[in-house]
Amino acid sequence: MKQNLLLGISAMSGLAALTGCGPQAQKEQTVDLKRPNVIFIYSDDLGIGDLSCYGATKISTPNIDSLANQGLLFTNAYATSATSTPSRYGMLTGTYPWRKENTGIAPGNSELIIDTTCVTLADMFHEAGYRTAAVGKWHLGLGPVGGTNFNGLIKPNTQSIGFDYEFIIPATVDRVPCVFVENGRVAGLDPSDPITVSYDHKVGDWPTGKENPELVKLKPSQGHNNTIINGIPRIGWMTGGKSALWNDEEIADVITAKAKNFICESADTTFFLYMGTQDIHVPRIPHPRFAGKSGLGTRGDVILQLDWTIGEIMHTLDSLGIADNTLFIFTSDNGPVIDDGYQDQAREMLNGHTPMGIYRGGKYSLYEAGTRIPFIVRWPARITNPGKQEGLFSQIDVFASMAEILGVPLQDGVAFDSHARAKELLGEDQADREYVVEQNLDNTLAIIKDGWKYFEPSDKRKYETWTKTELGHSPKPQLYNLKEDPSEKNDVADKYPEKVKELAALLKEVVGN
Ligand code: NG6
Ligand code: CA
Repeated sequence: MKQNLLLGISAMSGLAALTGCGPQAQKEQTVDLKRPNVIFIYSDDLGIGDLSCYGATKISTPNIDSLANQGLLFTNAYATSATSTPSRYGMLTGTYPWRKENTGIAPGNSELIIDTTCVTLADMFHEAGYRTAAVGKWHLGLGPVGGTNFNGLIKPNTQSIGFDYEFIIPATVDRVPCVFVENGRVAGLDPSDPITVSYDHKVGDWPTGKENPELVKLKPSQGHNNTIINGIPRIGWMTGGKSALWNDEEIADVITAKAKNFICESADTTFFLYMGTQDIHVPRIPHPRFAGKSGLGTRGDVILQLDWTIGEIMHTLDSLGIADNTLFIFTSDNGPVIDDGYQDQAREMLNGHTPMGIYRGGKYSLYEAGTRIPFIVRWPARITNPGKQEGLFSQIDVFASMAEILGVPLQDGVAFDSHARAKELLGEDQADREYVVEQNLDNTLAIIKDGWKYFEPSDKRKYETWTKTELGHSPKPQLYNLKEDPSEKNDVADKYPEKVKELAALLKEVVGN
């Protein structure tokens, strides 16, 4: 029998907050446990040690904490990869990015790297009758092979892979073009001032960080010395599109407003919002209302800004009376980094704050801090027993678990690597995933099973010098006992050769599949 629990729950009383949708009336809230609204928010480069709900004491994130207090705080959850593009690819396709070429950090003029024939998480929702949107950081390319033309209708775009609405930052905030794309068109573009973008040579005559370092307001520490936009030297060169350039201080406000609009406009139907915040990626440029407020420099200030964004989304749901039946996932695409290429004093201003928590490595790394990320799930109608989820969990399973919740069968090959683990996602079972695979910047893999972690051997560089990150490479296989040694201090490969063999074989099997 089709389980369809329609519980009439009267809308919460209370006035629409200023942060809500304005004068719109709250609707009578219906809870259908097979059709929650779904919000998935990827923060960027946020560490498991960056939030007070995960134990940070030098910074306070009250909105994210309250999301966690009303839901589940995952302590053993992983992104597939230690950088943005592959993690997002893995989550949205349910397929490991290392199975496909060209899924590394994408330039701002990359083609769309998800094949339009691939059934994505957004397609799944779309076909189930959801209204779907992608808002904020995208970083999976746009347009055809050969690169994006930003001057006409950009196709394929996110609307070619299941999203009804898009308002996106094409790549990252440190990469050109510094413009938003709305439904396939650069927002606010004046056709008489077309955009040119290149990642291999200078285009146009706008100053660059390399040639005019005296013009920058934020100096690079590594790279980031091409076209200067708003006083910030970026990766890549661009010219044109002046009327469309974003203001860095306002990005959080702009994308939060777009996300809220989408929610308000969709409140009468069922929706899936996929949102990527630019926070807390470099350049870390807080709005003046957050600047200087954390006492930890701009890296801390943009954590406050991120927390504000999450609060705005939560208030919007409350104001519409739809929070109860909205499954809200908040997480990060990869682990934290301190100096990621700009002289923003992040290290000097840490003041005892520990973004990596107790974990080794960081963004880019195969050690735990590379991919072990904050992961919070709230769905008041179904998760009635808030607390911690300590089971091993991977973002790769979001896809099949969502399909399981909706009761949508997935055809063979769709979300190939994604396991249906709705019970674990919703905290009804604390079971570990059978294994979790991690990927670092250089495509080296590790696998975790039963508390043991095996690193495949690699002759690649040990250290990423710009960011001071240990990448986790060693010509010999490494083995750590994460249960006893979560900080990966003692490589015990020599002591447990059988374990090494067993996990090497398992990794080989997963990769070979
Ligand atoms: C690196 C950039 C870094 C960041 C990263 C992508 C340099 C020196 N470093 O190449 O600043 O942009 O790419 O980050 O250019 S991610 O979170 O989007 O994967
Ligand atoms: Ca990232």
